[in-house]
Amino acid sequence: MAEYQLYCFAQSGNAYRAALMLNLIDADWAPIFVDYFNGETRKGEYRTNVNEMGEVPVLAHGKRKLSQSGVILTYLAARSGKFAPKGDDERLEAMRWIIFDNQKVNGFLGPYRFLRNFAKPPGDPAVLGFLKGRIDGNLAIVNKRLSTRPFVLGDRPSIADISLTAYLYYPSSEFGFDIAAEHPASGAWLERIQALPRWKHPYELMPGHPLPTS
Ligand SMILES: N[C@@H](CCC(=O)N[C@@H](CS)C(=O)NCC(=O)O)C(=O)O
Repeated sequence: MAEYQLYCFAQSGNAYRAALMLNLIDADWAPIFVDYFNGETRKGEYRTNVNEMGEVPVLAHGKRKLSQSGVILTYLAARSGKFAPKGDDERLEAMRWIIFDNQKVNGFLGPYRFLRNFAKPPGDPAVLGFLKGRIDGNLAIVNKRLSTRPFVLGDRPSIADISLTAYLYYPSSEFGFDIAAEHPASGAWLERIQALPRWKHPYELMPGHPLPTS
């Protein structure tokens, strides 16, 4: 059995953060497919035995089951020494960006993409319009940050960068706009992350793509 197991599915950018980290640090890991689109995370069995919050990703390591990608990234950085912020100031700065990302960058992009691609019935245009406005503003904040330094904390990639990649490599057709083209500093940063050894696309790294057609 692999040292780490990651409960995940291919369409989850939240899970991609953890999957990408595991791959980049060359961990011995294996995915456990979660059948999210058939309601697995809503079932009592999942909530009792895997995650009471009913979410993916969950990292299983020995007796531990960790959820929240920011916690998982922090845990893996501390264990591996890779992509770890150095010193108190960097640790706080990384946490600041991870929380901003979870709440406002990928925290809006994920539901926006879900409502456009997977929800039945599809999302209400007014809701999509609200989310798109928030997304544009928050992606611009990230782009400004990345226009003055190669990575979020400076010269080295860290868990703050890995967190922010969550949904950003999924095809632009799923969003209806091209994030990298509209935010060129972020586009260049995505290429820098993509050049790291063992980088893989979410659809390659996690099981469940393509979705079966119904
Ligand atoms: N902040 C969490 C977000 C996790 C999350 O929302 N995951 C989605 C899948 S992409 C989920 O499991 N949602 C289940 C639900 O909200 O019912 C993290 O970064 O781990």
